[in-house]
Amino acid sequence: MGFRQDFLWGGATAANQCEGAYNTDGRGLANVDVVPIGNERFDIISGKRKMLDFEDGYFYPAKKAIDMYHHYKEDIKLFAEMGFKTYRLSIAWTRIFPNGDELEPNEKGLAFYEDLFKTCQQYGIEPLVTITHFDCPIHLIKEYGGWRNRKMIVFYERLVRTLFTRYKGLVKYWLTFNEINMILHAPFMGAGLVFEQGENEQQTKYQAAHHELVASALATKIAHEIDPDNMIGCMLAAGEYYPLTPKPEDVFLAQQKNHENYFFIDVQSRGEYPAYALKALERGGIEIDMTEEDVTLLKQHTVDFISFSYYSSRVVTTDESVEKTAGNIFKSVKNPYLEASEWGWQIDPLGLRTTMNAIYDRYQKPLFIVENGLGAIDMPDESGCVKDDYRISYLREHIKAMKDAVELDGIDLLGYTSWGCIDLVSAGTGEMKKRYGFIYVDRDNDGNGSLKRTKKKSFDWYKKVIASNGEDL
Ligand code: P53
Repeated sequence: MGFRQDFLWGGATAANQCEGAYNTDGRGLANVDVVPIGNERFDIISGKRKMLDFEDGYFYPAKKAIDMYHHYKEDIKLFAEMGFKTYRLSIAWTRIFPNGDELEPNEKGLAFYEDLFKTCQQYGIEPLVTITHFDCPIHLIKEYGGWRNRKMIVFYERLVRTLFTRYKGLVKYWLTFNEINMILHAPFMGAGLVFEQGENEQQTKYQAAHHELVASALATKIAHEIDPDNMIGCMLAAGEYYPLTPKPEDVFLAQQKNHENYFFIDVQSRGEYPAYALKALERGGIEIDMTEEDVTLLKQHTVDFISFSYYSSRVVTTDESVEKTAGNIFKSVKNPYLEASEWGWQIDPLGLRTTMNAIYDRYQKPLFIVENGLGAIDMPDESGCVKDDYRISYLREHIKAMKDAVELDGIDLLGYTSWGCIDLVSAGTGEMKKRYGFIYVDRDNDGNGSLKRTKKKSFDWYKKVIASNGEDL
């Protein structure tokens, strides 16, 4: 019983949050490079404040991040020491196509990931590759308006064809778009969208989402053609919505909010727009430009597995006077039964099991948990070690819940990669001090620090969890 023998234990990162080297070896500029730390960040990532270049007076953490571009051998070696079976990372689109619309890829970028994958292979680590993790070449935003433009599908197709061809035999597991539903909350990160004044934002977001959904189906088609062994997954920012009370209006609202997120995965996994979405779009006066070829493509090339991130459950009510949590891109009502992290993210291990059941009931395909973890402030002690018992406890409880989902509910789970297995830049806030890792990186919010890597207490704990295939928690 318990987890399958080939269960893929590991950790996850995203290119722009760890690589740095933003202009090295021909890399082009991307949206994620020009999002600074600070008060304006949220307006920028949500497309309300336009920033398409570096501006004076701001600090851009992604420029250097933890400089994994130059440390990946050392970092992967540490992952291997923990016993990782898989490592989830993302490709920086602009390393491969610096502007996005070139016809030929940048060899130096391709060579970088090839060597990274070979390093993984050396340790028996299976790469799990996110093709786009919130990144979009700046040139494609300036020239074409990002994913609002259908031409993006062509550029994305070129990218994926290049990747599937070059890395055939090295990479088997792929995710097309990170947290595809995040386009609703952070459309600049999710789709390179910056809104013009007076623009119908909903119309633009859903049209851009449609282009991504078609691009995702096309990628699935091409991946399977190039190598039938390829496994393609979609990726959802998950976390069930709970009604605050049993008032039928609250229950109904929770269901509506869940629909809002599941819409994307419904298309990627079932192959068509669900009835509730068609009706909601119609009511909202949103018209999607959808060709017959789109419809066929979506129908014929659905994903092989469902991956998702889970940090927290969410609560909704129609009562507007109740207290909201702080610091969430997904605004949530306070759940009186839960504690929250220092950033206001409510901690709900059982919610992971609930979420897994909801997703598995809905799609009946293997699941993969590709993000989960606790963002916290870590303080090294006199010996330089971070004793992160709070992180161990968060992860232990979540792993227990996922184990129950496997053992007691019968869910087919391929693997688990905790978020930010090595400390990296926060996507939401741009901070370094919001840390998730088993490995501490000496770098602060202002960019000071030696970049030295140090094992935290959780490092040995996770090693033991993996060695016992999740029995010894
Ligand atoms: P940070 C918000 C809510 C849920 C997931 O987030 C989110 C976000 C964005 O902040 O994104 C995922 O770094 C994302 C990662 C991100 C991670 O969650 O804000 O896929 O890139 O780092 C954690 O603490």
